[in-house]
This record gives sequence, C-alpha cells and structure tokens, in this order.
Amino acid sequence: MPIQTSPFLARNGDAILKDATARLVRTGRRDFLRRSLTLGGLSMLTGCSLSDNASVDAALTRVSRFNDDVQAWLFDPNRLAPTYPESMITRPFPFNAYYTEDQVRHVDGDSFRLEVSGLVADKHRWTLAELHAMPQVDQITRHICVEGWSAIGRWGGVPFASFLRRVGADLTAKYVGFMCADDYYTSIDMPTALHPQTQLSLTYDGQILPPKYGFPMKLRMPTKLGYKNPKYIKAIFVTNTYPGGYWEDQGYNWFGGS
Ligand SMILES: Nc1nc2c(c(=O)[nH]1)N[C@H]1C(S)=C(S)[C@@H](COP(=O)(O)O)O[C@H]1N2
Ligand SMILES: [Mo]
Repeated sequence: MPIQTSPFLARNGDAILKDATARLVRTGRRDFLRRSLTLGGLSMLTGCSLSDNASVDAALTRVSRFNDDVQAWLFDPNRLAPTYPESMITRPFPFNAYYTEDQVRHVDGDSFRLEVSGLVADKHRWTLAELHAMPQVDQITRHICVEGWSAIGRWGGVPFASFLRRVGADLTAKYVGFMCADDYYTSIDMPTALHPQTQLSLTYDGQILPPKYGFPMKLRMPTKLGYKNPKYIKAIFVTNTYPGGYWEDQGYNWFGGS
C-alpha cells in the first residue's frame, strides 16, 4: 500500500488523519466518517493513493462531492423543515460572517439594483420596491451554523420559486448562484431553490432586514446549513456550470443540507 510505504505519511499520517477527520466532521454527514475514517479506508473509498497532502485533499474532495450526490438524492422537495411559534424566537438573534460585526457592509437601498443573469428570460435589474411589490410570506425557522450554534428567527420576503418563475429562469438548470456585497458567494441546487420554504428575505422579525442580517436581501433556506444562506445579495445567476462558494471552495460540503 502506498500509505505504508510513503515516508511523508509515516511521519505525518496521524496529524493528517486528525485534520481530515476534523474537516469531515465540520463539513459532512458526520457520524459515518467520524467512526470509520482511516487513511487506508479513505484511500479505498476514493481509489486515490494518498502519498502527500495534495492527494489527501483530492481524496477528501471526492468524498465531499460523493456526499453532495447522496444528499441531493436524499433531499425530498416536499418535506418541510420545522416551523416554530413566535415565543421561541432567539433574542437577540446571533450575527455571523467571515469578519466581525463592526465590519458589516452597508448597502444603499435607494440606488440598489439586483442583477439577474444566466439562464433567465428577463435580465432587468430589480429595485427593492419591485421586490416588495411581489406577494410576501413570513416564516419562523431554525438556522443551524456548523460552528456549533443554532437559533430560531423570523424572516419575511418573496418565495424564491415565485421569483425564479417571474424572471423566466430555466428551472431545469442545475445551479443558482449568488454574489454578495462582501466577498461572499455561494450556490445551491435547483430542487432546493424551488423548495416551498426557500425565501428571498427582505425583512427580519417584521422589520426591513437590518445591515447585520444581510440588507438588502438574503436567501433563507431552513433546509440548509447557515453558510449556504447568503446575506447582502447583489446578483443572482442561473447556470449549469458549478459555481462553488466561499466556504465550499475551502472544503465545506457543497450541498450543505441540515
Ligand atoms: N454575505 C455573507 N453571507 C453569509 C456569511 C458571510 O460571511 N457573508 N456567513 C454565513 C454564515 S457561516 C452564517 S452562520 C450566516 C449567519 O447569518 P446571521 O448573521 O443572520 O446569523 O450567514 C451566512 N451568510
Ligand atoms: Mo455559519
């Protein structure tokens, strides 16, 4: 086995394995891999010969993409995430981003125009007033962050499926991607984009979305982990080319279901 003969792994195998396990615990369907991962197992699972750090990374990426396929297959477009009574809302609702709260981006709502591009019929740029003029819904759901916290919040806005239909999106396309006013970006699968609880949120707890929670808009999906829910959205695109994401490109699992 290359695993036993590589001097690199003989020296670093334990550390790599610890790091790999931590990353899989963070990113995927945790229990199976946490219980069973060994370097030999990982190499058998992926058919990769793990001779250095780069090939361990490649193997982990393959496990993670395999996880995407399994999760996509398990995802039931009709199953609803739990909703909660108002009394269970977490106050104050936590803030999180890849930077601290004093660095929150402030977007000017009056001059704001939402860009819509890719496989859509109508590419006009949306004002916030136009989005508010569409039928709105409200929902109280739980947000789960992989950093180890969850919180219940109330978001209001446009059902994302209605928005996609309104812009004439190709609903058979694979991905919907999001670009944000910070350097964040992410993308989701079309079945999740069309899920009845996936919402283009304009309000938080009955008020215009405050800057820290993603003004002018965020995508709220109670069926996905926190990092899949982009805040400060400025552009939305529909595509068949895998767009990745800010954390996903650093090893977080892309499907990111919860
Ligand atoms: N634009 C942008 N969206 C983002 C993030 C970010 O850093 N930038 N962080 C993500 C993560 S990891 C989490 S947990 C949630 C936090 O959302 P909240 O501040 O409303 O709790 O936003 C997600 N969306
Ligand atoms: Mo998160």
